[in-house]
Amino acid sequence: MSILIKGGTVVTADQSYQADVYCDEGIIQAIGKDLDVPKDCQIIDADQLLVMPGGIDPHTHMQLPFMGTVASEDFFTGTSAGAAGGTTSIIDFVIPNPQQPLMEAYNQWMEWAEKSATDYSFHVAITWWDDSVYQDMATLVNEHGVNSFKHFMAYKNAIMAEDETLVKSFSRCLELGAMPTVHAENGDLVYHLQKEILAKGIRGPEGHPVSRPPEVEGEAANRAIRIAQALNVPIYAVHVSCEESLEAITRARSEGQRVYGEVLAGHLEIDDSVYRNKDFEFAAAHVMSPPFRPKKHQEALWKGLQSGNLQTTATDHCCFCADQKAAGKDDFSLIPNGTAGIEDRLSIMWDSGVVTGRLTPNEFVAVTSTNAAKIFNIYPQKGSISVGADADIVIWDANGTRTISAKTHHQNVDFNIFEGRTVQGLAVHTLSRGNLVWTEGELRTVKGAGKYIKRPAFSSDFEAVKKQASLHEPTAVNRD
Ligand code: URQ
Ligand code: ZN
Ligand code: ZN
Repeated sequence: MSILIKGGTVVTADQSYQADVYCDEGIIQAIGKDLDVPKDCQIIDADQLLVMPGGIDPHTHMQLPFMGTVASEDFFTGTSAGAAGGTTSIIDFVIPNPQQPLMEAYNQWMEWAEKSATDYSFHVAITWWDDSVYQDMATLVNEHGVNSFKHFMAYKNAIMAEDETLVKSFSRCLELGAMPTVHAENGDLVYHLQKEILAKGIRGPEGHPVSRPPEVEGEAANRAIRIAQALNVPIYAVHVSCEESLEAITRARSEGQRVYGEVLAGHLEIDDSVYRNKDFEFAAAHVMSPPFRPKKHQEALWKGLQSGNLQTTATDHCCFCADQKAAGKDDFSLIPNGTAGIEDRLSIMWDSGVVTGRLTPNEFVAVTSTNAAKIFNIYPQKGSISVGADADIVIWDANGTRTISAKTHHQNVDFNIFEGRTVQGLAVHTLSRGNLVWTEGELRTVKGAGKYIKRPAFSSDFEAVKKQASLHEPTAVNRD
């Protein structure tokens, strides 16, 4: 079925203009005015609406086995909830257990993700090291389109990567043309502080942020950045939550080091007062790592986005319901870490970013879609409105409002960290590869319709760059 999006304003990361967009066979076929389209083409009236690249969430954990339980959101319900909010692609995480072969874990996650409603890709975590890991990284890059490897510097005695593993894996990433990414918290410090705080009898969720203060994140971020600098490899810091890690990124970038930073919609908008709420369920529902921070960090993070020192937004969508969070009723270190957000990221970023004047609509597109596509090497297939790109499109009502609630959201979790907030900016229609998956409040997602996105390795030699460039012929926009 071909679709003509008529009368809208196309908004990309670099320009805004009036044009119709014609999609067929999952691809954007033409952009312009008075387009010649088939008679049976479906027409979407986009008058007064914005036509933007569908959101890309580069950080989700659907149905993640973690801390003795499994995240409540699966790949179908999670990608469907994303579609309802205008997100059309996710980059999730394969997280092998220590000693588990990477390819075994990769195949397991690929099986779980087959039910996805929209497109998906995977970062692969390096949670241990031996020659097989070294070899499997090459297999993943060269045969499976993985171009990024995650390193948890936190979660000691579980999935934490020690410095030796960071050095070996970052070096391997450089050899393969892959991007190392890090969850930057010093896991040994967290472990020590958790024990210290519990021994003092502080066992409720209020202990969680005290065990992971900003300096614990700042130290790890700087350490990872310095290791990357010494090895001359780029690096991407996930969920940057505080001034201390932003400072490390900003310093490195100002010296020309290739460092990228991601910020979560939650960390931009929610502060650490949530952990002092007397209701255990409410406070525990906000337990994630790094924790929500004191208010001063939020303004710093917004400035990081506005200055270009942070390039992407994500959600770290990792859902646990109240009965799962209760595992930590008497010991906050046992509360499964994670919160939701995939359905609300774009509305939060529009309401707090564009409506307030912090971001232009073009910058909104950059930080919710295009920058992630460029950093992870899937632009312009994803993250663009251009002829030849996948027809992943959100048709956006810049003035519409909605009130966020767990009672009405499509996320498979019983809590919403943005509960009760009325936001301006919402998805009216969402297209995934040219199929309407969300339209005027109705989900039309199909289980298994999502496709795996291969992300090519980055290349340094010019011949390979020329070859890669030929894959993405510049696309003409036939606007008269
Ligand atoms: O650390 C992560 O990114 C995963 C395990 C989700 N949980 C969290 O608290 N961020
Ligand atoms: Zn993390
Ligand atoms: Zn995560």
